Amino acid sequence: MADLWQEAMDHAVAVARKAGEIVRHAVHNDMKVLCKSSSVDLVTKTDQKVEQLIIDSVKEKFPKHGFIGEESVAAGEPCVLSDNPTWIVDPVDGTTNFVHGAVFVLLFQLEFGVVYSCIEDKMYTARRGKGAFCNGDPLQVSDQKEINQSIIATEFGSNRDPEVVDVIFSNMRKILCLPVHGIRGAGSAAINMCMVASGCVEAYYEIGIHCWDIAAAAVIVEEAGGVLMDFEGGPMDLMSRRIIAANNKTIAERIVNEIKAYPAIRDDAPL
Ligand code: LIP
Repeated sequence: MADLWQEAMDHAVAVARKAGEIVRHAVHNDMKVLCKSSSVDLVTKTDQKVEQLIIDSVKEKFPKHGFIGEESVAAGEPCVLSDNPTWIVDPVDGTTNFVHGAVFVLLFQLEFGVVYSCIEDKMYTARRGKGAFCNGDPLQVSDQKEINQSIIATEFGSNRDPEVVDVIFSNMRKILCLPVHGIRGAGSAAINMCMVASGCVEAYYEIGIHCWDIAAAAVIVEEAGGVLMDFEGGPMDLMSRRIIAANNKTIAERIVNEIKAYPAIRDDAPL
């Protein structure tokens, strides 16, 4: 019997490679940078072109599948999961890195995750119940249980409201003073989460991200043996704009005890 999920995942890998070529080409040529919600929330013509490429190619192959795409939502499309399989697509995760010269591409479908770090040519893949891989090699989270022997990844995001910035710094201060070995940030939620899956860092947390920043890598983290948690300790809610991804429950709960969230509008809030 045909394995439709495998077919969809193979398609995602193929289209990610094509998208990677476009992104790599753009890095070495002029890129047109536009602003979205603010002067630090960036989008490029490449983000839009890559998202269209992905949507067109998936629609052709799987006409009944739904989409949530970062740039389509920015253009007014609803951000809701349909009853049909839904692809959650971030064409370039880490757009600010891209504008400054380093790039990542990310794709997702609810049953599997594909994150392509195209400059490094690292293809991260995972399918529910079948493990997580980078370029075909299995991924496994770190077995560290002591927070003070851990490295934590986080980001500043694109919200520059002084009260929000205060919460971000206060959270970082608390985590640093535990103390932890260090705080890192790759400039891409997806890559931070792939670092958790690879065992390079023990955990990643962020407030203000969107479902398309984390959806693909969420499957990759879980399939590498990690856990996803909400800031209040329950299961992660994909639409809640906050996430803790960790190597195990002990580290995730330790982070829950230290950090607080700020009010964020949900991704699926009515327009
Ligand atoms: C970005 C994230 C990054 C986060 C930014 C932004 P984009 O995604 O991956 O980690 O801090 O707020 O959401 O906008 O480059 O796709």
